[in-house]
Amino acid sequence: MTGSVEVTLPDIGDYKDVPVVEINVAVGDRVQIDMPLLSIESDKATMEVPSPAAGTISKLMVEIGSRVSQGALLMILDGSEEDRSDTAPISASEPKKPKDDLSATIATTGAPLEEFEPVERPNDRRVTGAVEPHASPSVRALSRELGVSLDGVTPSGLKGRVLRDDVINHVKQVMAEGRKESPVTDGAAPDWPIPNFEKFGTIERMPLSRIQKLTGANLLRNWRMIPHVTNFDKADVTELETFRKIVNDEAEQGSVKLTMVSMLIKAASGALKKYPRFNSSLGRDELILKQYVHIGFAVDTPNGLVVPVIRDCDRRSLLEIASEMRRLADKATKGQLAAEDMQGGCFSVSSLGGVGGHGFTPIINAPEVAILGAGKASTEAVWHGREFRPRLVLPISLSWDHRVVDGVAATRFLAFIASSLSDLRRCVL
Ligand code: CAO
Repeated sequence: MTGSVEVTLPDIGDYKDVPVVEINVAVGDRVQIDMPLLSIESDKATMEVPSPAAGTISKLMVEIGSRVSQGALLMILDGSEEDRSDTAPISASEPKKPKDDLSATIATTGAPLEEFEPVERPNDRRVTGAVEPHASPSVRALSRELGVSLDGVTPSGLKGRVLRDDVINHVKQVMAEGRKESPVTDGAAPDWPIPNFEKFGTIERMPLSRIQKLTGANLLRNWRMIPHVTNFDKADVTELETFRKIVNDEAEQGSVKLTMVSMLIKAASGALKKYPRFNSSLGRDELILKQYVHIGFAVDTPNGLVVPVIRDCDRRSLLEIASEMRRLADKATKGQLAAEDMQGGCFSVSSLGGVGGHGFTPIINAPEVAILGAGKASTEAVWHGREFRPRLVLPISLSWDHRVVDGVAATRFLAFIASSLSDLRRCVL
């Protein structure tokens, strides 16, 4: 049976003529039993008035600033007696349907209300010296549930009071800003102010290539989302370099050249076989371990950085890897790589050794879990027990995802690569 429910102010002790400081509902709103309808505030405390029944607000008798005492008629709602609260005079109908996810969250925070709660005045200072924002218990409960600090919310209520809608609007604004900054969509675009540089001198504008935009977005996402750690090591590549030169000198004119990068790839494929967690990807609730070894290598092209992938590196000879590398690097330089040439990588190698530098921290190429970097090899005096000997030493680095592997594993993995480069026979073991 349906009927009108008069919502009156319950017993509030000795207080009289207390102002209404917050109204959470408007005519036409559906409410549930115990949902806070409005807040009143004495000189010592704030109290929320819960709905005595479920139903629809049909009339509001008060507005913000109205002064009320026990028994005052606050509003009328149309409800049904079946849904009436034990403590309330009459009742209402079905529960309020949330309009969207945010409303749903808010609906679930709906208020078991409310003891008197001490009101923090703007001049009440806590130990920290900070001024606590002024808000009712249910607004505090809502902000706690949403993880929102009331300090950051712009209040719109009387006397600087933070209202329920202020918290909701704050969350909506933060979410909208988050979407704007999404690394996946706008990664290449800086979100800091871009001044008019012409004011300071002559400039030239150079449009970003498609590859630069895509790479920028991916790098930003990977950098932000993966807990990167980078380890450094050195590999004695004296013998390896001698071997490389001999092979290249013996090679027929026009045949494929053995390169340092191809040897890094071969050494990495051995390490991936020995330490399979490095040959995995992180799924939602699982680690996906791969039975194949496809390795990407960074190529610097006029249009930007690309990472073609060499398949089955564990099953290819060094010369086959070098040949495939040359083919893909040429394609990359001419801008002819197909999408599938860059897919399926398990691990990446990035070498700046042909350019210079002692070492760097490469960014992991998600969904891979690690990447090997190489600097320029140089001759160092290395102690051999009785004397220093000149050795060609290659600086290498490994960036790894700390969610998947740890420092001990990474140190072993990189040390294995270093020892493989010192003695390539290890790769065929
Ligand atoms: N230490 C010392 N010398 C090195 C070396 C190293 N680690 N790596 C290469 N070299 C030497 C080579 O021996 C070669 O000399 P030779 O002609 O006498 O054999 C010369 O430098 C040129 O090497 P290279 O690096 O240009 O060629 P490569 O076949 O070794 O590598 C490729 C090919 C595609 C990896 C390279 O051209 C490239 O694009 N590198 C840049 C990758 C990059 O940008 N990485 C950074 C990503 S993060 O921004």
